[in-house]
Amino acid sequence: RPIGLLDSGVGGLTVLKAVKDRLPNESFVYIGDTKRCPYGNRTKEEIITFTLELVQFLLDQNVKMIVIACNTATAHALEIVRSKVDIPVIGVVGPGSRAAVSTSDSKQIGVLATVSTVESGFYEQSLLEKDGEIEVKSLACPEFVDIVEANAYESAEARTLVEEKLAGFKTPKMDTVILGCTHFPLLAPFIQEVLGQDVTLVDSGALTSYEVAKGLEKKGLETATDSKGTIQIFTTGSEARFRTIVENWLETDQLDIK
Ligand code: DGN
Repeated sequence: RPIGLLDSGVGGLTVLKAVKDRLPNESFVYIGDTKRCPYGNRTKEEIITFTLELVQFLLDQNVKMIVIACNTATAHALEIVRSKVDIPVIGVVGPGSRAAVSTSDSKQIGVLATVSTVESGFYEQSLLEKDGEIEVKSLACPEFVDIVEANAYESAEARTLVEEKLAGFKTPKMDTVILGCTHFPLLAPFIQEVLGQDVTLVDSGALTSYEVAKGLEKKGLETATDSKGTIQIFTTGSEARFRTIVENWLETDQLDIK
C-alpha cells in the first residue's frame, strides 16, 4: 500500500522528495489542491473542510499512512484528521520545530510561513513546548507561495521578492529560520543568500521524512526492500503546469500525473 501526501499545491512535493529519497522502496500517492490554492489566506473552517476532502481522496487510494505536507493544513487540521482516520497521520510542524530547537544555540528562531499558519500561533506553541526560553519572530510571506506555484521560483523576480520581503527580518542573534511552508524550500537558495550563511534554514519536509520512516517501522508497515516504489500524482488544477514543476523538482521519470 502507498503512503499518501497532501498539500494545497506543489509545496508538498518538497516533502515527497525528501520522503522518497529516504524510502525508495515505498510507493506514494500525492494530491495537490491547486485549484483552491493558496490555503494560506483562508479561514480555519475552509482549511479543515478542504483537508478532510483530500484525506478522503487518499483513503480511497488505499494509503497506509497520511502525511499532511502543508503547514497551514497541519496547523489547523492535524488533530481533526487524526481523530477521524485509523491509519497514522504525520504533520510537518512538529518535526520542523523539534529540529529548530536542537539547531539553535541563541534560542532566537525565525519562522517564515503563510498568513494563516502565522496567525494560528501553532509554531510558537510547538517551539515553546519544547523550550520555554525560545524567542520566536514570525513573518507571513504569502507572496512566496504564489511565485512558486507560478513556477518562477528560480527567476530574478523571485530573488528580488525574497530580498524585499526579508529586509529587516533577521535579528542580530537569530541563528535558525524555519521554512514553515512547504512551498518555501524551492526558494531556499535565495532565502539563504538574503539571510546570510550564518543562519541555518530548517526544512520541515526533510525532518518529516525521518518521522515517516520511524512511524512505518513502529507499526510494521514498511515495504519489502526488493520492491521498486512508484509515484502517482494528482492535482485538482492544470496538469501541464504541475508536470513542469514536478519534473524539475523531483527529477524522476516514474511519474504518473493526473
Ligand atoms: N504549502 C502550504 C504550507 O505549507 O503552508 C500552504 C501554501 C498555501 O496554500 N498558501
